[in-house]
Parts: sequence; structure tokens; C-alpha cells
Amino acid sequence: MSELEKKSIDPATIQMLKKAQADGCETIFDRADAMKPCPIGAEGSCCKHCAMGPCRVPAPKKKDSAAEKGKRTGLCGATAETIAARNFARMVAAGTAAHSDHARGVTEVFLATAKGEVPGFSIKDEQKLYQIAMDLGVEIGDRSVQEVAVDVGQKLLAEFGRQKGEVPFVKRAPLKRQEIWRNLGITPRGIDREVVELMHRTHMGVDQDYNSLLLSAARCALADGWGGSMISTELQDVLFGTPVPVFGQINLGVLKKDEVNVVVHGHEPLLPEIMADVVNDPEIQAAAKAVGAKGVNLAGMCCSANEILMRHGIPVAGNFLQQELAVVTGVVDAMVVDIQCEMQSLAQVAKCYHTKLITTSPKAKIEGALHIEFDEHRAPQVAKRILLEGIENFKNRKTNIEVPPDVTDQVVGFSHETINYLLGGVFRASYRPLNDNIINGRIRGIAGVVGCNNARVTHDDPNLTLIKELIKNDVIVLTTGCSAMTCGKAGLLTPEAALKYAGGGLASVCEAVGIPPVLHMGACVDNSRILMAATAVVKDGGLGDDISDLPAAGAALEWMSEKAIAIGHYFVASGVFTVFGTTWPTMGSEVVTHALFEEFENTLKGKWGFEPDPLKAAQLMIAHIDKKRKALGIDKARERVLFDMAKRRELDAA
Ligand code: BF8
Ligand code: SF4
Repeated sequence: MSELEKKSIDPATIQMLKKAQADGCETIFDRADAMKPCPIGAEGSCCKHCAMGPCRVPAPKKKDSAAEKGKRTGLCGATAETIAARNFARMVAAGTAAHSDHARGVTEVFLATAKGEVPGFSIKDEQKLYQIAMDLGVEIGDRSVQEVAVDVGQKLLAEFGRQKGEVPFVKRAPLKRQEIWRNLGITPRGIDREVVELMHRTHMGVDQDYNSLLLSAARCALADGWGGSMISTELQDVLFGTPVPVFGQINLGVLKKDEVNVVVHGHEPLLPEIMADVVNDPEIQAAAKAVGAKGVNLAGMCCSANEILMRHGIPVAGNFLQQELAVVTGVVDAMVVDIQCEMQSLAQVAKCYHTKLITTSPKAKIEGALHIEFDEHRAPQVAKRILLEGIENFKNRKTNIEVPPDVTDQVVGFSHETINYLLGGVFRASYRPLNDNIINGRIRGIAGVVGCNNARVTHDDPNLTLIKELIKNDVIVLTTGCSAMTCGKAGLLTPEAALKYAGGGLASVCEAVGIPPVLHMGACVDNSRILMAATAVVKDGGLGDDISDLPAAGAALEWMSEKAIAIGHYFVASGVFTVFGTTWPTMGSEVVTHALFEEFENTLKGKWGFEPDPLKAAQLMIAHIDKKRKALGIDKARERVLFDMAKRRELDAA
């Protein structure tokens, strides 16, 4: 196997890496070889929170004397514990800010839609609007949809600047969970307030007690999971429709040589939704034909892709580490980005080919890119202008064109509501069948495997190996973000995958319901759907009275972004054992790491884990699931079921 072939398990990625090399175009994979991560920063031991530093307090070496170990502090006396906890907390603050600022943008467009101010947008899911209205205490009565929506929009917009009280969606959590948060004093107040307070606490000379810092970080993260991210998911569903199962395709092979390819990349579905609409406009199709193309092919990248895939089945070109490689095909006529996870190097890679890089958010400009700002008041015009830029660029394609043949089919769109219907049927929607199958042991437990790609590990490998191991052991997997795309490319998101990859128990349930063993629940903000699904399972009964009682675990083995740390921390603070891989950002302090990995279980009943080896990570998660089964007294049921496979088949056939 060549060095290049170790970079990814995805053949399309390898093919494009070879092409990039031949074309003399540098990618993140080359830079990962050329530059190693700073070991002191990686373990959270570098503080640059004031101009007397940066101060470095690396983890003590074995050979260090006790006195040397004790002496290590920054100039201000900040200990390794404070520095590691502060750095960790700042990651949570940044991640929460990213998800929540996305949510603010969606809320503003939602409110403008309710007021009838933005052509092109409408309220698609009234049912969900009413559900949210009830949760917020907004009167429905015989008021019009618009009136209810305006109140919902105003209330949710006010959540960002709320100073006192509680972020309202925390009341959706199991009662016991709410009690845990209140007793620890970590129920989030307002979304912005928690981010600002955490930035304040981590400023030089403020909060210098690692435990206090980690708990404040939990409060901030909860403002993400049960606040910002949940608001994004909910309002996007109301505006664009709650996802239902839909067929789609994934990988670089979805790009078409004979069509104009426009790739939307980023996170906000606002503009991509309108583009998905406008792309079929006769004027756009005619313009494409006029330049010699067969039409316009809209494809997605990263979480923007997940959003329009889930709701329209628009093809996905790839996940995070494939963004440059889409350009390397030489057939992407426009790469349209909004916010988050867009590599600045896209501007350089675009120069090697003919691709027009277009930024659209006032919050995220890239030097060298063409900026066409998204304006919700004239969204269809902006969408058309962008598509026309792509069409116009078609003629500039160079000769170095090569599109990998790889395309995989997938079935996606498993919102928490859809899972409810699929399991229980339209008239008695419920999670009961899932709970029953967990109790009788056909399904051993539930895992959420989410998150990014990371150029420091073999692309797609850790997440895929982990997920295959989990489903083989009858653990049903819920997935989002780039991890969901990994599953899509590997063929795990089809009902047939259950028979091929899942253990007998899980396969029998998937077959009966007609679902894949891995359920794609959406973009990263849609991890809030996993919180809702977990809560629904608790509320259905028989599996304890808190999320922490469930035979469940979470993982993000290829994480890289600060958003991933915020997500992990809100899962932990919601009672979930969550395992990350690649690297762990508090290794510089054994004490802080121990607090997150062990002590948190005593207070929050959830904890972090770190395990880069996917098979070992699977073992950790399965051991945790089995521990929870035992505590619930359902471990015996599983032993019996497992023991008697033939008998169970007989029963199934009966
Ligand atoms: O929010 S999984 S690389 S694309 S951060 Fe980014 Fe990570 Fe992908 Fe979506 Ni999430
Ligand atoms: Fe050093 Fe303290 Fe300043 Fe951090 S805040 S850089 S530890 S002096």
C-alpha cells in the first residue's frame, strides 16, 4: 500500500489525491505530513490568555522530581489544571457560539417569514410549529398560523439575550435530568449569556478552579444542545419540512462532467433551500444549455449537504476532508460556502482549476473569493445570480478533468418524529417497539456516532470501523454530520445493510420495520434530534427515568472542531458516556482529565472517554451499555435471546 493509500479508506478520495499530486495542487493531506501538531497545545497546556505568556505547563514527565512537578504554573500562578480547563472551556464557548449564531440567523429568517417579509420562504410544517408553540406557552386557539409563528419567532429570538430563568427547551428533558442540572446550578439561562460568561470566566485572573470551569462549560454546552442547536433544528424543520425517509446518493461520483456543477458547502440551509428550488427554473436550465451543458447539477458538501439531502434527496459530493478534492475533479464550476468548516485553502485549490469560490455570509469571507451576499429579502435573486456565475464559468473548464466513478445509494431522513412513526405506525406513533426490543435484548443498546473528519487519522476509517463493530453487536447507531456521510459512502445507510452487517437481533428488528441499522439524523445541529430521541425513549418507560439510565453511548472518533467539543460536552452533561478519538485536549492535566473521565459520573451521571482505537472504543461503549442493562435488570433477557438464536427465528416466523 502506498503512503497515499493510507490517507483514506475511500477510493474516490485516493483517486483525487493522486490527481492533485499529478496536477501539482497541494491539499490538507500534504500539509498534515509537512506540519505536525504542537504537542504542548494539543494537550491543553499552553495559555496565551495574556501578554505575559504564552505560558507552557506541559504534563510532567516521569523523570521529573516531585518538586518540579509541583512547581509548574504560568507567570500568574495559573496551574496546569486551570490552564487545561480554561482551554477546554473556551472550545465549548466557541462551539456553542457557532451553533447558536447559526440558530440566530435561522430565527431571524423564520420571524421575517412569519411576518411575510421574505419571498421564497414559507412555513412548511405547521404541526411542528404548533408543537413548539405549546412548549413555549404560545397561545394557539383560533389564531392564524402567521400569528402563532410571529410569537414563536419573537420568543425564540429573545432566548439568545435572555438574562434570567431557563432556556425553555430544557423542560423537554426528563424531569430527573432537569433536577440534576438545577441541583448543580448549571441550567442555562440565556444562550448568549452562557457564552459571554464562559469567555469572562476564562479571561486572565478570573475563574481559577478547574471544577468550576468544567461545570460552567457544561452550562454553556447545554445552552447549545437544548438551546441554540435545538432552535436551529426546530425552526429549519418548520421552514423547510421535517425530514422523512428519502433516497439519495453520495460521493464525488455525483459530480457530472456534462453538467454545470454547483456545490453548496457549509451549514445554513437558508440559501441552499432556495437554490434547490430555483435550480429547476426554466431560465436557469436554458442558460446552462446555452453554454453547452446538459443542465445544472446541484450537490452538497458537509452539513449543508446533509440539510438538503435530508429534505430533498439532493446528492452529496462528500464530507469535510473531500471539500478540496471536489474542486480537484476539475468539474466544479462554483463552490458556494456560507459558514463553518470551510477551509481557506479552497481559494488556493480553486486556482489550480477553474472553480469559482463564492462566499455568501457577511460573517465568513475568504480572501480571493467572490462575495455574493445572501439577503433573505431577495433570496431567489441571489440564488439565481450564484447559479448563473457557475453556468458562466462552465466554459472556463480546463482539460485536467477526472471524476471518480464512486457513488453509493443511501436512505436518509430519520428525524426523531419519523423514527416515532416508523416504529409505531401513523396512528400510534411511539418509541414502544424500540424500548421493547431493547428490553428483550434484540437491540443491545443505542449509540450516537457523530462528528468530523480529521486529517491526523485515516479519513473515514475510525468512525466506520467503530460503527460496523457496534451494529455487529446489535447496537443501533444514530449518526449525523460527516460521520453520517462516512456511513453513506460505505453503504451502511440502506435497509439491506442490516442483513449484511448487523447482528442477528438488530437485523431482525431492522427487517421488520424496514430501516437501516444506522440512521442518518441530519447535520451537526441535528444532534439535538438525538437528545429528543433519547428523551422519548426514557419517557416511553421501562428503561429508567433519565437519559443516563439508558443502555446508550456516544462517540466522535474523528472529531476536529470546537463545535464537536461543545456537542460532546452537552451529551456528557445530559448523562451520556461519550468517547472521542484522535487526540484529547486536556491531557496536560491528569486531574482535569480524571474529572471529565471519572468524577463527572458522580454528579452529571455522564462522562467523557478517550480512545483512538475504534475497536477498543467499541468495547468501551458496549461495556457501558451492558453495565446499564445490568442496572436495569435486563441483562438476563439478552443472554437468553442470544443463547437461543434458532428458537428466536422460529418465533419470528410464527
Ligand atoms: O458541523 S461534522 S467537519 S461539517 S463540525 Fe464540520 Fe465536523 Fe463535518 Fe458540519 Ni460538524
Ligand atoms: Fe501565563 Fe497566566 Fe497570562 Fe496565561 S494568564 S499567559 S498562565 S500569565
